[in-house]
Amino acid sequence: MNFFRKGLRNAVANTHCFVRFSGSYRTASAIKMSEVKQLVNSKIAGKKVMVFSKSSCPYCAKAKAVFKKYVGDILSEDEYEVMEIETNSKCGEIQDYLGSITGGRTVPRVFINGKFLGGGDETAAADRSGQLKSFLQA
Ligand SMILES: N[C@@H](CCC(=O)N[C@@H](CS)C(=O)NCC(=O)O)C(=O)O
Repeated sequence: MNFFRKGLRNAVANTHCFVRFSGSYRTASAIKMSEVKQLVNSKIAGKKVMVFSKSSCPYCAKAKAVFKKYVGDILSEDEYEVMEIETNSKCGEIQDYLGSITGGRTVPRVFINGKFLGGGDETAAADRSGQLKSFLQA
């Protein structure tokens, strides 16, 4: 009986975690994650080059230095975006989602033409090999 009461109390206490959304009940964290997915996916789809970065990260600086050489040349300003995620309240969720689609949650996460290229090291390596230039011109 006590066990039953405790279970009931917990169930009631937990209901605040559920909110009504589009006709079905989902947890607040599930909603937060779906917003994050939408945001990240639309950024990746909307830009030729999309970089998820943190402003204090040296690998991010490395990737950004590479793209800086091409902006205004073979890469227009409009086609390029850097999102400094550390100021976003959903920073952790953004990294979790990026981790789920790329296999790693470190920054930078660099996407070109909707495809994951890698981090700062891979971006610099692709630049050295000439591969990056051909991706940008594709
Ligand atoms: N080899 C990776 C290293 C990336 C890396 O270690 N990034 C650090 C920041 S400089 C990181 O994401 N740390 C975990 C975090 O900030 O959550 C690359 O070239 O991108």
